[in-house]
Amino acid sequence: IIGGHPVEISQAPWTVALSSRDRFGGTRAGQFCGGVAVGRSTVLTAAHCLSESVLGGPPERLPDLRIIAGRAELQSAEGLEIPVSGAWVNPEYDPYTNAGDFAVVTLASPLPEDSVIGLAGAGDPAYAPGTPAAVYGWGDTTGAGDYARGLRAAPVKVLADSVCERAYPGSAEGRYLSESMVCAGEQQGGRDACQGDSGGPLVAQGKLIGLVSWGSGCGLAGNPGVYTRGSYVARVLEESR
Ligand code: 4AZ
Repeated sequence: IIGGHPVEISQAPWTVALSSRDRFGGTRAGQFCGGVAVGRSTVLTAAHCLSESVLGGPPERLPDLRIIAGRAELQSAEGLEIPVSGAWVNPEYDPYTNAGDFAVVTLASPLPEDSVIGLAGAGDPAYAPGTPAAVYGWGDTTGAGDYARGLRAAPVKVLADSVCERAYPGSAEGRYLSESMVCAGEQQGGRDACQGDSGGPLVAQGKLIGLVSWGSGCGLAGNPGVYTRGSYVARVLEESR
């Protein structure tokens, strides 16, 4: 998180860390991505967090894949570590454009009831450009590999699709496709998600509107963050039931 501040887990109890043995040594409790609880046993994350291209192996080869919930400081013993019992990568995910970048992980035991957030559906007013939002994570705080040990959040604004369409017309990183993506950041840069925040929540008006997905650099003016659109996730999940 670039341009953010520390937050207590009670302020964002639906934010979880995805963790696997041997990732980032001992200091980060294995944290490698963010996630967000949308059901007591259902956590959303980015598809690219679990995909072969990123981790060098399919999810079943991630040793001791688990989520850490109810904990802001990764090194503390607070909260719960819950093993992941299943993972479902969105079949529509396209690693070349980054379209449809989400996955569902199922937990071996349920989270407390009050650690769940609802997905904003299509047409929710929270998607209106200019809406204040916040992004949460344990990722890079500078763009130079300075990963946070405590959960941080940055305020960002929902931006019009046209802003990201212009910023990313077909860049090396991907292409902005408004159906499955939502654009957020600050015109002048300085506040953004970064490496290690992927899969974590973008929240506005008390609802989940996005998952950290991609962008060019971190916090650069003219390069907003691109998030997997919450209403797209809701639609795909509905259709796959
Ligand atoms: C990443 O590499 C990443 N500035 C995530 C978000 C952003 C950039 C990179 C957005 O996971």
